[in-house]
Amino acid sequence: MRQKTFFVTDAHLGSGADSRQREADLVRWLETIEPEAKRVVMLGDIFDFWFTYKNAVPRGFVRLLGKMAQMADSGVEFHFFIGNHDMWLFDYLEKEIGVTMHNEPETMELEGKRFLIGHGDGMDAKDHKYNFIKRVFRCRFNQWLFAGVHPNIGFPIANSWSGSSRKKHSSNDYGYCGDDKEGIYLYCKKMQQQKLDAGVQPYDYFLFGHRHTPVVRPLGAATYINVGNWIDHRDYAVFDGEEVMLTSFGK
Ligand SMILES: [Mn+2]
Repeated sequence: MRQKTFFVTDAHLGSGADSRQREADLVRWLETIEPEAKRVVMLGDIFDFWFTYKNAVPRGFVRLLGKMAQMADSGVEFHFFIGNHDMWLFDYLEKEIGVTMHNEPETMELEGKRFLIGHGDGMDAKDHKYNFIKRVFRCRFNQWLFAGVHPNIGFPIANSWSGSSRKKHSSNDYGYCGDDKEGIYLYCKKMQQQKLDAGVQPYDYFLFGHRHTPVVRPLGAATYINVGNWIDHRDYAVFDGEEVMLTSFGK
């Protein structure tokens, strides 16, 4: 019976010597969950860098894309929340595979439970530098400019940005820094307060990625979950219609 929702994040495919292995494991994981999967939610940074040109797409990742396409064709619902590394997927996955794309955190009602789901970048209001870069990268005009640069030039530049952004946030300094300091957690807390103040149904679950560290924390009566990563872990979360459990593939 297909009734479960699976969440996965931050595979950064295309970076590192073991990228093909990570992709293979992702495909193997999809095969394993397929009989039970009603939907698969990707929380962003699945690709370390992507740019969809009008008439061309980056090479690679065909096994993952093929597996997603086959599952989508057989009725599995796919959602993708763009990350800071793969924000330039545009409509590629939507048009080719039928994935529902999300550019911002969104409220989703799943089997009667209320979720707030997103990638998690740009949530530290104090991080002006990052928020500025995000605006630059999300600007349609700048995207149009980049699209005009030949990929043989554009991709090496973009890959070096991507590499330096990853180095700045190595998995090691991505540990959970506490309920009072973690920007994503604080954002979720604020969003929950808005629901409570408005007297509407509060969130049951908050699911994010970006931090590369798997975390489960209570947030009032709700639960905050950071799904972790698919780089040095094979973390994923599964919602069976009642509860969300954070685990890892092969455990
Ligand atoms: Mn990220």
